[in-house]
Amino acid sequence: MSNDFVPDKNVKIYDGPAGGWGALSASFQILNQEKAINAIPALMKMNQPKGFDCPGCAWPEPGKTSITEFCENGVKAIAAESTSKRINIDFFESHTVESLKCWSDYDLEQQGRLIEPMAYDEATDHYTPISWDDAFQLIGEQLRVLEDPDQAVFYTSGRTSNEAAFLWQLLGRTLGTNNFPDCSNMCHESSGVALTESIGIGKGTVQLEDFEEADLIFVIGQNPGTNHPRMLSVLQQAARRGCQIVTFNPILERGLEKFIHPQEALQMLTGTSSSISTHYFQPTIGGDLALLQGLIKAVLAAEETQKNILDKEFIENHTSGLLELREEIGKTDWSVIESESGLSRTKIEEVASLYCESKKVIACWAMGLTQQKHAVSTIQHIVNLLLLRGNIGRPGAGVCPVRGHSNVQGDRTVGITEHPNESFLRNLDAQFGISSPRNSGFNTVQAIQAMESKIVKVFMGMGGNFARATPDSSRTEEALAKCELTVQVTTKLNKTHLAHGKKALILPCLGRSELDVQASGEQSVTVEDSMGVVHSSRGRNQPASENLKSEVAIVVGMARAAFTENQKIWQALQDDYSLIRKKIEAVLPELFEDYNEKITQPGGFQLYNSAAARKWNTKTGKARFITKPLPILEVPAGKLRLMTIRSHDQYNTTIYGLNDRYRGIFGTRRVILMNFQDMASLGIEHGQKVVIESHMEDGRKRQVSGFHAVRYNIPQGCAASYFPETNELIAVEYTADRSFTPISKLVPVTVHKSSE
Ligand SMILES: Nc1nc2c(c(=O)[nH]1)N[C@H]1C(S)=C(S)[C@@H](COP(=O)(O)OP(=O)(O)OC[C@H]3O[C@@H](n4cnc5c(=O)[nH]c(N)nc54)[C@H](O)[C@@H]3O)O[C@H]1N2
Ligand SMILES: Nc1nc2c(c(=O)[nH]1)N[C@H]1C(S)=C(S)[C@@H](COP(=O)(O)OP(=O)(O)OC[C@H]3O[C@@H](n4cnc5c(=O)[nH]c(N)nc54)[C@H](O)[C@@H]3O)O[C@H]1N2
Ligand SMILES: [Mo]
Repeated sequence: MSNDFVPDKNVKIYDGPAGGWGALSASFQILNQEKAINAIPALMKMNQPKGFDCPGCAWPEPGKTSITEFCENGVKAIAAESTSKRINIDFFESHTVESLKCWSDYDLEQQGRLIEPMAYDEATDHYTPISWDDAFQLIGEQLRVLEDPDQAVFYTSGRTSNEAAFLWQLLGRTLGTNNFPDCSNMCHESSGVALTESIGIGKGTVQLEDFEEADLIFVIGQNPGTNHPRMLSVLQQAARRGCQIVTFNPILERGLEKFIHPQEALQMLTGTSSSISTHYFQPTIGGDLALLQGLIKAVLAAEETQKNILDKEFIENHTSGLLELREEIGKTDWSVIESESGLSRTKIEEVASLYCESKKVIACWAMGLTQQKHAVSTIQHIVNLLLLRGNIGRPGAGVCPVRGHSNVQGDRTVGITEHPNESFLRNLDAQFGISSPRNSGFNTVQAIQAMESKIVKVFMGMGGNFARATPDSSRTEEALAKCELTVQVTTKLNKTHLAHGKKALILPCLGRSELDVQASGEQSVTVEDSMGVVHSSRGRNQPASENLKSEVAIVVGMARAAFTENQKIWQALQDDYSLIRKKIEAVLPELFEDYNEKITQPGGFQLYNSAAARKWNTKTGKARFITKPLPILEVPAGKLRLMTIRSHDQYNTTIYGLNDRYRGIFGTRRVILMNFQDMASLGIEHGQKVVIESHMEDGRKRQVSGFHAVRYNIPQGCAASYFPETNELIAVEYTADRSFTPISKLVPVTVHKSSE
């Protein structure tokens, strides 16, 4: 990547809509770049009843699918998987691991698909080919010699299917550990913790159909134009029929302003875009808890005068804790709400009136809320706000945490969790004749700390890019390097594979778009979308290499090498995935009754959601108003609040390209978006080269250099930069209260002119 930065070339104001011809042309560009000839027939099968699920985001497919049901970023995901580029042995022969460590995420991604298992050779510092059998034996031996099963961790990234994830947790629990750190620890964990306490289930309560009825939709801390582009067409439909769309985001995300649906011919031809947000507010980073408390305060005040605002019957029959909420909110002054949220009382009251006038309200949110210190409480205040007017558990209304990875929610449902519940373990033990451990396992942050202190000796990764997705990049890489063995099941090469243990394996697997044939024939897998709909997914493309194995087959290979018991059962599960689904049904009968039959229905089936049915599995047996005093976020003078966000050309740590079209950034990722007044007071010019330094409690020096400052419409005191380049700045210990999610959206930093 060139280090030259020319403001006029690298930054251009983008004032077009999201979607439109730009999206179409970017889609063709990526297909061309990847020479992904397989991708076009694959796209026709994507998100279709007999096709495969988009490996991009978890936004659901509509019941009535159109001929094409994909977006620009879905095309990028599928082009990346169906690329014709391959990593051959000569690649590893010509590069030592040490030399690859200085390659960028983008350059590694550009090498294409991995096509055979590789083992690290300490003597030469090269990865060299290994047979599948030898790889499995190595894993089996290493797992068997552990003094304690808790010396192993099993990481999962949310692309993994229900079938593979279920076997993955079975492998870990048969060994005897609950160490299942998961990408959701860094993602929607705060939503899970908050919702479980408040409404008795850690998932959203709405369906796609509810968006057709709502008259107000909140979009808070989310950038769907890039990360859930298919959500924009749903918002567009809602806006067209007069639904209010209220957005809270520190920056003006183009997709939340204007959109042209690339699959609507008339809009494309006439260039008529639709407005998405009817109201757009730019709070300060981390200001959402204050603004939600402000909204609640204004709604309670309206009730005082108008008496018909609250849904009294619902509150009486279905909720607990309103008195405490009223008391707590009464103590918070408007002046504090204003200074903490960065929004005026007038604006907050304006939204509160809209809310009071609306009969059916949905609240959507994503990482802008979950990756904050007070994320759990903030999300509980969304619930509080909705409960006041009975907006949970009825058509057109509810909570909608918009999930990230395409099966991150399903992985959790089938047992990927460090805190499994007793009934799950009891059923699992009965089905497989094992004794699962009952202690809690390590989450992602604890897993890093445990590797660092050599408590954990084996890291097993089912997908993902652990070293880049987690905070404190250098420290995490060092922690991984302390392991005796690191194993990565993956489709492509990434930096985590270079942060290897003493022994290390890279095991290449089939992607979701590829044919999976086992002893009983072609297999399907299943996934659960963000709204709890489970459906099947069957790849059609020829695999990138004959030597790939499915994730299921890889887990079975490991299990058969590690354990003497249940050999036949493991093999049978690999031979026919419907048997895995039968086992899932037996372990979770209340959710998966008739699993194999139900997934034959086009569109799949809806999992039971207690809160949507107004059954509250909480401590009080009711939906709970939960509050706490408004914390004052102290960011010392001179320090900025840095949010680490995604560009339009990346999928988490997978970097497809160097542009962020909708934000007007081109050809580089090493930028920091800043407010002009902050730039002026720091004497930093637009385009100036800068060093970003963070300030964490442990006092350790953390900085990243070679960045350029870009003048941007962002509130004073706030700044934005891309993840994963800035993960170096975030201490492993800097986590959200109670969910332990790294606080990736409010990193206190100082920005200095670079001396280079
Ligand atoms: N193409 C593509 N699709 C993806 C992904 C991807 O990387 N690329 N990633 C997937 C995954 S795993 C996930 S979790 C989702 C992520 O989807 P998003 O949550 O949309 O992703 P982020 O880029 O982290 O964006 C967070 C948004 O929150 C805003 N924000 C930051 N701080 C605050 C705050 O304090 N308050 C408010 N109100 N807003 C704030 C930012 O300006 C930004 O618009 O997308 C999924 N889909
Ligand atoms: N600073 C900061 N850090 C963050 C975030 C942030 O907003 N800011 N967001 C966080 C969030 S929301 C998340 S979800 C995590 C993401 O954390 P991860 O899930 O660990 O990371 P990904 O980048 O999604 O993983 C990409 C890798 O998955 C592998 N892969 C792709 N497809 C497949 C497949 O089909 N099978 C297998 N086995 N492997 C596959 C490839 O090797 C690819 O390199 O990052 C978190 N980290
Ligand atoms: Mo995520």
